[in-house]
Amino acid sequence: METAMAKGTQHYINLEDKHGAHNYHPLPVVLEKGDGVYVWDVEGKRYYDFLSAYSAVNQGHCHPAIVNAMNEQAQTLTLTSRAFHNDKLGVYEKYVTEYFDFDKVLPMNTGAEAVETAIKIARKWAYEKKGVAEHDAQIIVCENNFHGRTTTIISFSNDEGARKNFGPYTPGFIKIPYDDVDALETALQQDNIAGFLVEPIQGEAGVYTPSDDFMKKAQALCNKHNALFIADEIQTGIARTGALLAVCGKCSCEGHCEKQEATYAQPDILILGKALSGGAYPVSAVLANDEIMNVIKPGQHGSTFGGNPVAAVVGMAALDVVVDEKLAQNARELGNHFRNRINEYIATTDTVTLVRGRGLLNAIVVNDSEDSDTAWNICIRLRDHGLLAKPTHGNIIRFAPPLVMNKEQLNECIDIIIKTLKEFE
Ligand code: IF1
Repeated sequence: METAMAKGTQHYINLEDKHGAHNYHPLPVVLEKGDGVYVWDVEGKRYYDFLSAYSAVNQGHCHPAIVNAMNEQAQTLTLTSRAFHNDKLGVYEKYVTEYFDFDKVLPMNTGAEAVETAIKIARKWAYEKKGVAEHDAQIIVCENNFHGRTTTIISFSNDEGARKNFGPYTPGFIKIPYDDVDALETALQQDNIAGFLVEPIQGEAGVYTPSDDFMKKAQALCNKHNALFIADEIQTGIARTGALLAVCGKCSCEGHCEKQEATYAQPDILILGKALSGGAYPVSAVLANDEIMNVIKPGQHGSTFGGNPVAAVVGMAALDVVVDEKLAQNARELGNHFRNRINEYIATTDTVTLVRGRGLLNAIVVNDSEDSDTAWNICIRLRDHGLLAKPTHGNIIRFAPPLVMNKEQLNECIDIIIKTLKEFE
């Protein structure tokens, strides 16, 4: 199955194998360069990137506007800590809150930190605003969620690998099935619920897309029961699904993306990461309005790097690109085209069962069992044909290219994918 690899590739894989913790099982390819929708390996072979660093590189690899902003700031001032003000943070905070239409932002670095931050804000709000008895607040989460790797977050995961032998687990979470409005309503009957934490599309679960009205109904139920609607848009946000946010349908590309008011919602707490920096730098954020965010007072939360001036300018540059290059519109149009063409192929074969997703966050389900290695083998062959993707399960492959792709490139990619799948018929 494995093609012979020249010394270069194996050399770097061996280094990682010997000196790095074995907490990943990467596809055997060693990348050294990226530009837009392409990456190059150490042998000089070029690939289309269909993972985009798990949707962090929506703006394309090494986007010049983002890299220039980062370089310029890196040569001027990198870090002050929040013990002092810096001249970029406030500018960024104004920019990002106006962009997403919230009163306030709390800047962090990684996605998991931002989820932790949202959990802390929601609990504090429950005690201080809703009147929940101390230590009694519960947060509703969904089965098969993925929100990060901290001890608290993996406490409410049901992925064995992510969770087992990392206990004792943090209490305070109630799990319901995804896309189940009735289960949500039942859970919300308790008067100690701080909020409902949810991914608008479950990425790791295999790009599992809920019913069109699930988010809207969930928001209405949270409203009715005075619980916070907390959207983890770390993977789905920043134009990935064909709108600025998957949950609210808002789009910054001047009316090209019509709002779908009936099916979208506005969260009480919005969590962003990944593409907030275009993959250039770890930048995450939690956004909320004053009545929620103001429960956090000086000394109660923070981070050495959160809100640093490099992150601030990188965040603004990355969000500018989304508007300037109409990435939401492009993701929507190309996503429809992708699913149409894959569906045409599916009609002719038994190899692939279905394609699902929204915008350019899609997955195909291969006709094999969940614990098979078919998806992995297909990804190895896709690599040989010049396209990099990663299985999410034994039989599911996620396809999420940078949003700066054009239609001609996408057609070439679909040709590669179909040609490869045909080899498995
Ligand atoms: C890994 C998945 C993607 C996320 C959502 C929070 C975080 C993530 C919805 C945490 C991170 C990444 C992390 C990466 C694998 C990956 C992933 F397959 F596991 F589900 F993207 F699809 N909320 N997702 O998707 O953000 O702390 O990593 O910055 O191996 O952990 P982070």
